Formats: sequence, C-alpha cells, structure tokens
Amino acid sequence: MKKALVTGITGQDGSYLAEHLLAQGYQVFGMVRRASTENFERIAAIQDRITLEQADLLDQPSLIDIMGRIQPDEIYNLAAMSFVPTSWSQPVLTGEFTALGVTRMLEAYRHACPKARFYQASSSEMYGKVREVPQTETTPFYPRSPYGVAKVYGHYLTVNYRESYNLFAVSGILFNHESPRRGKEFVTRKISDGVARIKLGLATELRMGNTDACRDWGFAGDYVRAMWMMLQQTQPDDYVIGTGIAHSVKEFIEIAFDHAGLDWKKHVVHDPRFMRPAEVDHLLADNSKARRVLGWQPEISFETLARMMVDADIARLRHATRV
Ligand code: NAP
Ligand code: F7E
Repeated sequence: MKKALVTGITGQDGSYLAEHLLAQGYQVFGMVRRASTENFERIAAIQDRITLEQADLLDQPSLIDIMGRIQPDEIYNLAAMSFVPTSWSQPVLTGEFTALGVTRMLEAYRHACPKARFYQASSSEMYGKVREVPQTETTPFYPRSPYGVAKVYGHYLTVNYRESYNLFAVSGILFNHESPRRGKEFVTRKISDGVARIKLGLATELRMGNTDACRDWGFAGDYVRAMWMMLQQTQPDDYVIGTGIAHSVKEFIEIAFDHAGLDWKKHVVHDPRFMRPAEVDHLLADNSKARRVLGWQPEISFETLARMMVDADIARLRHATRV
C-alpha cells in the first residue's frame, strides 16, 4: 500500500485529494496545525480512514519528524496562506507560510525521505500582469501581490531542488479552481453563498469588488486528479492546469443569480472595499502539455460549476435555518 502525506488536508484541495488518494488505495496521512478548536469540516466524511499528524510549515523540526516517521512515497504540499487580499495585510506571514514554508518542506523531504515524490502547489497568480495569452509553462512570471511573489519563490525553489539534488519534485501551476468546499471569502463561493442567502430571505444585497476581472475557473475535484497524475510520470516536470476558457466575475454572477430565479441587478452593489491595490485582470491557461503528456482533461464546465455551488449553498442554508 502506497503512503501519501498531504499538507493542507483541511483545505478545499486537501480534502478532495485525500478522497482521490483513498480511492486509489493509498494510506493517507494529513498534516494539520494545532488549533484550539478543530477545523475538520471538509474531511469529516473520511476522518476515520486517514491519519492526522500535527506539524506546522513554520516549524522545521516538526516537518522532519513527520516525514522521517511516515516515510511517505508521495508528498503533496498544499498548505499555504492562500487568500490574495490577506497577503497585503499580512505580507510577512504570507512569506513565512507560502514561500519559506516550501523551503522547510523541501529540506525535510531531502533529508528525511529523498526517495519520495514531491508536489508543490504553484499558482496562476504567478503570471499576474500577463506577459502572453494564453499562459504556458514557459510564460514569464509577473506577480501582482505578495501572495503571487511568494508562490514564484516556492515554484523556483522546487525546480531548483529538483535540479540541485536530483529529486522527483514537480510543480503544478493551477489556475483558479472552485467547489462547494471553497472558502467563503473567495469570489465564486462569496457569490454562491450570497445568492443562497438572498433566495432564502436571509439577505437582500451582495457587495462586490471588480466584477470585470476574468479567470479561467475549473472544478477542484478535476484538478486534484492532475496533481496525482504528475507524480505518476517517469520524469518530474511542471504542468499548467486550467480549462482554457476564461469568464468574468460578472458572468459568474449572472449564471448564479439566474439559476436561483433572481435578477442580479436588484441585489449586486459595488463596494470599493473589495478592490485590490494591484489587480490581476485576465488569466487564461494553455493546458495542451497536461492534455498531451498526462492525458488530463477537465470534466466540469463553468456553468455546471456555478450551478452546483449555488445548489449546495441553498441546501446547506435550508438545512441550517430550516427555511
Ligand atoms: P485553502 O482551502 O485555503 O487551504 C489551505 C490549507 O493550508 C489549509 O488546510 C490550512 O490549514 C493550511 N495551512 C495554512 N497555513 C499552515 C501552516 N502554517 N501549517 C500547516 N498548514 C497550514 O487552499 P486551497 O484552495 O485548498 O489551495 C491549496 C493550495 O493550492 C494552496 O497552496 C494554494 O495557495 C494553492 N492554489 C490554490 C488554487 C485555487 O484556485 N484553489 C490555485 C492555485 C494554487 P487550516 O485549515 O489550519 O487553516
Ligand atoms: O478573486 C475579483 C478579485 O479571491 C478572483 C486563490 O485560490 O486563485 C485564487 O486567487 C477575482 C479577483 O481568487 C470580489 O478582484 C471581485 O480579480 O476568488 P478570488 P484569486 O485572487 O484569483 C489563485 C489561482 C490562487 O492561487 C489563490 O490561492 O475576483 N473580485 N469582487 C473579488 N474577489 C473576492 N475575493 N471578493 C470580492 O468581493
């Protein structure tokens, strides 16, 4: 039985990846940081089938300790401070988690279990103010937030450790991916949750920032398959993962409100508090390498994703409030 260690297992991607790995017959170990209250909502359904280990990206000895004890075959480094606006208000902590955290993970890996395979969660935010359209594995980076800058560091460090120490370390450059498990501050989930609240009479308006921004949005369940596929190749390499189709925030709003039988113009209010100091205007993936080499392709469309998220939030709030 293969062993996988997943950091960030309590997050959106970690929970879907853990389910995928269990379905492939892996023994799954999840790294969690100590908190005064448990934060296991997303992994509640699989908690009795996985092993949780306490460690922290800020604490080098704890990382060496869990990798040394578990001796994983595969390591998926998904843990990070992942919300872009917080990276301006907490830039130093973002650097510690999202940049230096990768160094600590790679150091633990090369000393404690160098025969393992390592996945780093890189991001389309590295392209920022894009240098070419669509973006490929060779498009130069131009990050627009402390988060994007930190991810560029983690990306190049992963490449450097692969080349310096001959490790099987790969970097997945994933474009935005969403699901009913997405954190509620990210734009898609903010909209689906807002639509559900308005539909059930719990709210009347939804306050939004820049609705002209465009992203290449996919479904998180499809994207964790790509992470796993990258670690099954004969050679370590980096891959862009996205759908190849971009949509605006406004389009997501229209589909989500329409699906609930609501007119978005009556409810959506512009709020400058949600504008960013530097914006990423338009991201679009060229996923041809992933399709060709990995045989990966996305299954869930943008429209299906938006409707799935609205349905899930309406069902969740109906259950919670018995409306
Ligand atoms: P998420 O839902 O925000 O989850 C982040 C995870 O990191 C949580 O489990 C969190 O634990 C953990 N974490 C944060 N700081 C930690 C620390 N100091 N020590 C240990 N664990 C820590 O993020 P996601 O959407 O699943 O994304 C997964 C990864 O992919 C992240 O690295 C993100 O930056 C990257 N990424 C995401 C996307 C996307 O569209 N979703 C696209 C490209 C790249 P707690 O539960 O304790 O907070
Ligand atoms: O914003 C605009 C906002 O916060 C998307 C993370 O997973 O994907 C994510 O980063 C767009 C931006 O995601 C609101 O200005 C408008 O242009 O959902 P988001 P993100 O910043 O693209 C990448 C790939 C990651 O790696 C990150 O970890 O939507 N927008 N109005 C808004 N965004 C938010 N959050 N809230 C608004 O009210």
